[in-house]
Amino acid sequence: MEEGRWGVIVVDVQGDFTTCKGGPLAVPDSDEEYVVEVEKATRRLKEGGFVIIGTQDWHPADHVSFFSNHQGMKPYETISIGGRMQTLWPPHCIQGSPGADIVVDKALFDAVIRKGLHKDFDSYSGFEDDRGVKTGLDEVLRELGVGRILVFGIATDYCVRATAIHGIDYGYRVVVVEGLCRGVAPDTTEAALREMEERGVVVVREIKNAPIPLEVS
Ligand code: VGL
Ligand code: ZN
Repeated sequence: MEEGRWGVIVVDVQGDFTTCKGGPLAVPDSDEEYVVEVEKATRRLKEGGFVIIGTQDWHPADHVSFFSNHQGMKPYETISIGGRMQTLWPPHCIQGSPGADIVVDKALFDAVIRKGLHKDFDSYSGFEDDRGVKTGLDEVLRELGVGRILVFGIATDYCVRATAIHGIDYGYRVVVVEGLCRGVAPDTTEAALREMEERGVVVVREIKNAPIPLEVS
């Protein structure tokens, strides 16, 4: 499979995660300029023949990851649920809300994969949720003959990290473009980049440094 076509996974570039839309979980430096840069890069890759897939965090209002659904808890605290550690976030990406919208041109996507739909399970990974139920991303990539993926988006230390590592586990060749990612916090972002590399992900600063068959400046 590693010899298949190239695909791109644009992870969770949604209003609630960006400063340009004033999102409740806006990650640092996710301004208009960032979104435009992601959109430009994605368009370029699409024109270069890459399959483009978006992931979309898509939670019900009573989702387990929202601090407000746990009495006495505050945002960014962690609790143990069902033997798993769950970070508690401000409510975000509620199904059908404006903030859940993907903020790059959706016409660029061959498919959008939604995740985190079950109220009791989070899903940082675009491939499967915390109970191991698949989202359909792997099937879509296989159907399209994709064996190598370029991954970027939000957040480096959560959904990009989980998606890239699962990409390796599922047998893909995975390249993460660091400059097109934004993280929640510097220390966890740095740790995530190192962990991804340890797991076999190729981390590059810009697309032009990526080992891909395309002239992109
Ligand atoms: C994400 C926190 C909560 C992400 C999603 O897209 O990285 N982070 N839900
Ligand atoms: Zn979420």
